[in-house]
Amino acid sequence: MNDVKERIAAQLAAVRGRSLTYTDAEDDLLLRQHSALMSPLVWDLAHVGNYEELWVLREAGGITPLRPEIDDIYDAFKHPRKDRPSLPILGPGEARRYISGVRGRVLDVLDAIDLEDPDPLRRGGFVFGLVIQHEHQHDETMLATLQLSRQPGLVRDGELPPGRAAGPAEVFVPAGPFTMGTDTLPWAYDNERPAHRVELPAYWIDRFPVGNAAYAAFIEDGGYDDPRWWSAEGRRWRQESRAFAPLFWTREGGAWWRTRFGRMEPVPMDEPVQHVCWYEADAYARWAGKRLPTEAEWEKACGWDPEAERARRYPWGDDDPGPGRANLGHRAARPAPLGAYPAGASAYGVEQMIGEVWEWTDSCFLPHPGFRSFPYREYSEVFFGGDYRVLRGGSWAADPAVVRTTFRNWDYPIRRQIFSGFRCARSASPEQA
Ligand code: AVJ
Ligand code: FE
Repeated sequence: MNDVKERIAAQLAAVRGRSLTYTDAEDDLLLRQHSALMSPLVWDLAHVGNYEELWVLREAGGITPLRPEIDDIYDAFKHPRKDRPSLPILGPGEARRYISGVRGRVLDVLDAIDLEDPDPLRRGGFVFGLVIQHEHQHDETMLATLQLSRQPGLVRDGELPPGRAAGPAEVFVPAGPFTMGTDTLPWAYDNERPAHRVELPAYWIDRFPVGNAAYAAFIEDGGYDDPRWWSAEGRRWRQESRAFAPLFWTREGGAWWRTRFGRMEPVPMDEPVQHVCWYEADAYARWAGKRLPTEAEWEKACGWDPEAERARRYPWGDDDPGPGRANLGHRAARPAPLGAYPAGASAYGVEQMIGEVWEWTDSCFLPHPGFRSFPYREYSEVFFGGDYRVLRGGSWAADPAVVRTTFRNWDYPIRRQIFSGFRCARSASPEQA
């Protein structure tokens, strides 16, 4: 096998190891639905195998279906998450056997495939990138499910670099054009394409994600009850949810506590806030006299190199993320403190844009101009419109394979079981611009 194929094989092995770790638990825990928002863990496990069967074996490899009778059960569009427990899903043992049977044949297809094949699914091994990224995204979803399960001891934790109190709180981004999206990143999804010029007026963006200390100040200032800060829909969400703080926070003995993977701990005030929905992020920004960045503002501050006049793959350049640049890949089960990654700063000096938390932006999920659906409409196209808001960056639970300056995530504005936070921005005044 050549280098590209070896790299793909290593990434396939790594992501499967990850999925098996998250499902190394009692059958009951895997079959149970911990929240109506989530699938039973064993559904995710067999779904990633079924996706691999559909895309690598059937579409790219031309192999006869192994288990066509289960396609329906694992079709995310046929059955919303809340209905998945009532499906005749494979049990944990059967699911593990099925996905490992699929995987064996996937490696045969990898061995045989011509990476120069003009077919866009096979070319450069795109289809393997598709399934590797898909499985990592489901692994992150499984972590969110495990967090909701409140079971202690299932999720690995680890060490992270210390934070640092550093310099100015905001960074100035001068007016001017930049290139948004990509034509060249090999595993980029259809929704990141094509590359196109965007002209932005000057703005300020927070150097760090909003931290727990600042967010607690918003709560303690009565922010949740003050209608001035909330949109009409946000006020409705507040009334219905009766939210008073980020998900998993409680107030005890005059201090903030949170449950993290089944354990109670004081809220670390120097970490980025996570488990907030779009409405909370939007309200905080108004309270702070700012607003959420648009997706274009976020991407320019993250990836544009104004001197070289080109977009970078990561904030710091094109080199792979290492442990000194970003908190990715579930190194620890939490975001790192603010200021922990000076070496991960963008060309403009904005920090921790990748890793830590998915960052809500002001933008709805819409196609880039010139968008073409590939390889299927249900990956991105069916979600375009006003219902979803875009999140950028990638959380501590996102794998480097699913992280780049152009990557777009999206969710409903009410969602907060995901590892979501935000940073703020504001338009520059005419004198500043
Ligand atoms: C891009 C994270 C919104 O989890 O719904 C998984 C990714 N697409 N299976 C999701 C996805 C198909 C998707 N998000
Ligand atoms: Fe999926």
